[in-house]
Amino acid sequence: MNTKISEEQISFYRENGFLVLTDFLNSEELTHWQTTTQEAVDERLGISRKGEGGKGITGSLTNQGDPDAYYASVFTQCLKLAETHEGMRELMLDSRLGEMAATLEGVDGIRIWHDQALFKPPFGNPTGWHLDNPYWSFSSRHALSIWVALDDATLGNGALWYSPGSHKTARFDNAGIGQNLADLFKIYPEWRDIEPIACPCPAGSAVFHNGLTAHGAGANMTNKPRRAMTCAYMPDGSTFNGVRNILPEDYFATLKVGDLLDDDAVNPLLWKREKATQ
Ligand SMILES: O=C(O)CCC(=O)C(=O)O
Ligand SMILES: [Fe+2]
Repeated sequence: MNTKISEEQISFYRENGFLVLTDFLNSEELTHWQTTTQEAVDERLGISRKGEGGKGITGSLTNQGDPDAYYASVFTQCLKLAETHEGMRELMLDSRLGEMAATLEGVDGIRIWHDQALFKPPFGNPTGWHLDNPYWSFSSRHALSIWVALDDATLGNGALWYSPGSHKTARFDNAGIGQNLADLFKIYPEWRDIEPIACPCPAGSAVFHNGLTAHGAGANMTNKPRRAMTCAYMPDGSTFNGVRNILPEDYFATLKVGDLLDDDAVNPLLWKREKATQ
């Protein structure tokens, strides 16, 4: 895993709100990420179809309840696979990922918000333009995600697109993600003037984006899936904003707006900067 990030890449990320690292996984690591993710997704879909709970994770942590729904064909979305799959837990709890995330955002600690596999199926619908952080249970200008391409992401199968710099002017109100590709631009008409940048990248690449950068992905016009494994990160010290999102019901019931989200079982601390001792 190539976790090195140059000063130039940090500046690009902070200016634009995203960064593509094309030589992130070597071919052996890529094979391991592909097999682990495919296995974890297949297992989750199996649980979901049988309607079983399984370690407190309900079958609802996929979006495949109604396979004919438009959104089910945007991608197969499986959340928190690290909670049901040991191999995925090992991949996600790698502190080097936390350090990369902290370096890009210039924060002292990183917790996992949630991991999520996003498999755009053959002939899958496009991913509408949206922001991530407004969905989550904390509001931070330093939240971010890693998106690891498990297949080559091309202009023809649903590569990511970003509105560069949009993270600087984004607000926290949730525009949602509808069927219309451009609904987000009704809330942010000024972003229509920003020229979107496409990020096709080979399998094994990592793409980082800030939780407030506007992004979407094209349709999959091919007959093969476009698979990605992602993880969303929360700066340590983030507080509850009242939104439940994927918080477990019993934990949610104990929270008041403003409480620290520091439960290591729900949001594991992935990396923390060593304090200089003197
Ligand atoms: O994979 C996609 O199509 C969308 C990815 C995305 O929205 C995300 O990683 O936040
Ligand atoms: Fe997103």
